Amino acid sequence: MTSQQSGRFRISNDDLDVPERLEAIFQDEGYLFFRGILDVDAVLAVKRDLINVLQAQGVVKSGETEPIWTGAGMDRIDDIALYALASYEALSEGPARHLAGKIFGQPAFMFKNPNIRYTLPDHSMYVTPAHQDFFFIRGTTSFRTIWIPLMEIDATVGGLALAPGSHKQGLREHAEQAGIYSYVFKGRKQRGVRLEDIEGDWLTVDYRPGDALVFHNLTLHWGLPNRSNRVRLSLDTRAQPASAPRTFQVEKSILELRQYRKEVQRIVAEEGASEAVFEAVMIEMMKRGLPAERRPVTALIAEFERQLA
Ligand SMILES: O=C(O)CCC(=O)C(=O)O
Repeated sequence: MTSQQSGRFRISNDDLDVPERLEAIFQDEGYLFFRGILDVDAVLAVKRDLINVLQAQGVVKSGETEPIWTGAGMDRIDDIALYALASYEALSEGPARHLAGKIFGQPAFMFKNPNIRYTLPDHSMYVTPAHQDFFFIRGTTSFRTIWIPLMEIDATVGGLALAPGSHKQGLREHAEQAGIYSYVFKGRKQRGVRLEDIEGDWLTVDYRPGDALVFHNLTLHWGLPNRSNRVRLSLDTRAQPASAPRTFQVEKSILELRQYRKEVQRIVAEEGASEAVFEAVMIEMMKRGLPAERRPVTALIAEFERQLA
């Protein structure tokens, strides 16, 4: 993984019905990992649907039940067809919401923008660098991320690794990571924390369909490289207690957020501001729920240009 020592997640299934115990582990370690906790049929329905679409797009091999990569690049994937599927939303709104409710000890609200991940083998420019979700989702501190493997994910396929206890150190500085791009928000240069700057162990596990990894919004985590012949399929969705206030961002789908980002980007470019200012403006706009219009954008540009000067 890295030069740092790595280990396996603690499994919290036995504590599922003891909310105080779950909460104590979560607050201490910054994560909860559950084996086979989600309805496997619901998980495998998403896998099957994603594979069908990716087969039609020539990205994974036809006639296989596993997502065996054909060698086609990211540019071949039209994710509108993936985000049109009902099964991933059903997984988030059904089994994932149920799990979140148990963890919160009260009904959960699921963010309307689960991410569908399709990590291609040996595509280091699209790996997810180490980061904290709170860096990208401000305005609420009550959310937790649920990362869901949609297939068997062993060390060769990669998966998610996290730094236990890292949530206790507050929000870290996130810098642009050279040559790494988002495919969820196409063209966005990824920001994160360099692995060399993170102390302590990394934990991961060999994931199976039905497993769920729940982590704190300040827990540092990253996507391990995929060195297999398969496309790594996973879903990440976010939950907060239903009673907690909802920000603009949590109510929007990925496609709506993408459109919003495009609009803001267009205005920022017309105003001649830098990319660094644009990214800062974006996060603040979503946090405050401002419309993608010139007046709020120019006001924020002025604010950030002063700060970055
Ligand atoms: O699966 C990945 O590559 C990244 C997932 C992630 O960063 C998240 O769930 O917040």
